Amino acid sequence: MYASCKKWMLAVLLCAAVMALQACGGAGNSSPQPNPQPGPVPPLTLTSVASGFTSPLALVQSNDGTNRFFVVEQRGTIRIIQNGAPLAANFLDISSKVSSGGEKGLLGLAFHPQFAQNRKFYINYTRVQNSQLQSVIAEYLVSAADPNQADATSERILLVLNQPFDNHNGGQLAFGPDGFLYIGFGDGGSGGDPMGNGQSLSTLLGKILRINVNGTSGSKPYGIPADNPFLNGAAPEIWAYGLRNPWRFSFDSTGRLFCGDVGQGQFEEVDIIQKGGNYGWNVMEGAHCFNPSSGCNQSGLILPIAEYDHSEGTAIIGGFVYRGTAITQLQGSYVFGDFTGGKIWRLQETSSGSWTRTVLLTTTRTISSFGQDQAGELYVVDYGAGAVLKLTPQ
Ligand SMILES: [Ca+2]
Repeated sequence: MYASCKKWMLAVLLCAAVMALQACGGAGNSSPQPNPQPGPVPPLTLTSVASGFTSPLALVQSNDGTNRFFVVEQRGTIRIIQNGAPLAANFLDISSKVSSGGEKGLLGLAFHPQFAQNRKFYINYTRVQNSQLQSVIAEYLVSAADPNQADATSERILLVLNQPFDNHNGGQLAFGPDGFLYIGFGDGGSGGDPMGNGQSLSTLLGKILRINVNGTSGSKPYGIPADNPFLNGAAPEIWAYGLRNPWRFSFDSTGRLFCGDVGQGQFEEVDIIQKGGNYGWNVMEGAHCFNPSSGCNQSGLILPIAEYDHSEGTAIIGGFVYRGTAITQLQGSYVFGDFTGGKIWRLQETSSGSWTRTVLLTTTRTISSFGQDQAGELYVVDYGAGAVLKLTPQ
């Protein structure tokens, strides 16, 4: 089991090299404020919140004042943590339509910005149809009668993308401060991006996309925002490219979009995603030439704000900028981790555009995601243990 999930995570990271943490232009490139530079962080620990989950991959809150957490399980189920305890019943069970295992499964969840009013949420999962592996982005509704129960018959499929290989399926969904839905897809898989998807503007693979779930565009059941960067290209959904496997990304309250992009064989990276940005894959892995292995043309490529090599971990798990109050010294730092290494780091902007990475905590956890509550406190999802934990002072 552990070997299997380790292998999976490795694949995810490799795939997810796509999703570097990036400040996104989604908010109109609002000028980021340099963060305060408080002193060293006191010793931290992970405090148990809830357990008993099966291969959890994500922890999302519905931002509706209920303080519920939604735990995404890889097989195709979502469970709720309410008042500190997991509810017995599934919120959603679509396991019968999900192809799960390895880097496949129910991979991402995001709630509509007006969820409290319209009951809409969005998921990212893999399925097989006519022997073809596909990624699906779909909209669902919560039952009008029971806020802890999704309506499994309400599915409205927005987007289907064929996956050429089993791995590097991305999986993240997040709404930006602009109200648009951002979607992470990996390069399609195998190794080294043999199809060149990362650098191609004619495929959605190896990209972060931006769509309007409230509109339509021609025959598409979603709108293309008028200020997307490649409207005249073959794939107007593209927001940023050159990503390997952007497994997890998040928007900070400043509007910046931070992404952990899982690397190939050597380097994991954090990117701040900007409108139209090219994050380098597969010309570069992190800040290093990949194809060719030396002397690559770096013009126009955006380098990561941080990277680490595989002596420290092999699959980056993007997290969040800490905006809580329990660990004041951590405010304004980007917190992220690694699936296979179990480490949790902070990335501190010591001056505008200059980032310093330090270890916050070394764990034996198989970190698959971070979560953030409405107060800005951070949580860790342990894939192997099926647990949700909170990052707290010791
Ligand atoms: Ca890159």
